[in-house]
Amino acid sequence: MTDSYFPKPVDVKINMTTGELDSPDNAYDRKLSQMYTMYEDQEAARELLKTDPVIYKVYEKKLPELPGELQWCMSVTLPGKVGREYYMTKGHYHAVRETAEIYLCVAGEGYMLMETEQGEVDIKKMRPNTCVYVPAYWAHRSINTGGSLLISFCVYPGHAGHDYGSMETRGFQKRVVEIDGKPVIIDREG
Ligand code: PAN
Ligand code: ZN
Repeated sequence: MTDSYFPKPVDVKINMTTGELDSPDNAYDRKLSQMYTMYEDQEAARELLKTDPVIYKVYEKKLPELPGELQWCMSVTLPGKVGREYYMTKGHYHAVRETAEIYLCVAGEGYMLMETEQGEVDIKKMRPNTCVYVPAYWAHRSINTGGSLLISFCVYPGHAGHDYGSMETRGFQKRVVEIDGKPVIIDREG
């Protein structure tokens, strides 16, 4: 520990109905225009781009990017679909691959889709009071299959960082789409 670095305790109020923090260090909206190429139905995506809806929101505390520290945030995915495919986060690996993450779902319903660089896939249901452990080396994406906000409290190592490019290039192997009014997990085509 250097003289210039000494961690200080932090406390923050969370609105569990909206996912908002009373004093986020960073809050951002991810709009469709920033991720539309990830959806299966490009025609539906282009149509929706006319209004460019917000797909998800993140409220973050910015904490020291060090192995012994933790980052945490609230991840809020809105309800909706692009064509038949549910709103989802971009998804990423951690830049430091050997770092895990905990997602505690506090509202809504959906899935956590996970995939390794070796091509192994796993998917876990997200519901209030469900905790999903995303192990080191697994890319992860939340998908909102319900009619309300999907809200999770996320915690991960301080130095994890985010690698979006690898998953943008490769694409997740599975999609979650609505068929006959129900969420169905399908293989990505192409
Ligand atoms: C989460 C995600 C959040 C938004 O906090 O950053 O759900 O998803 P994308 O980062 O994929 O856009 C997390 O997993 N942090 O590591
Ligand atoms: Zn993550």
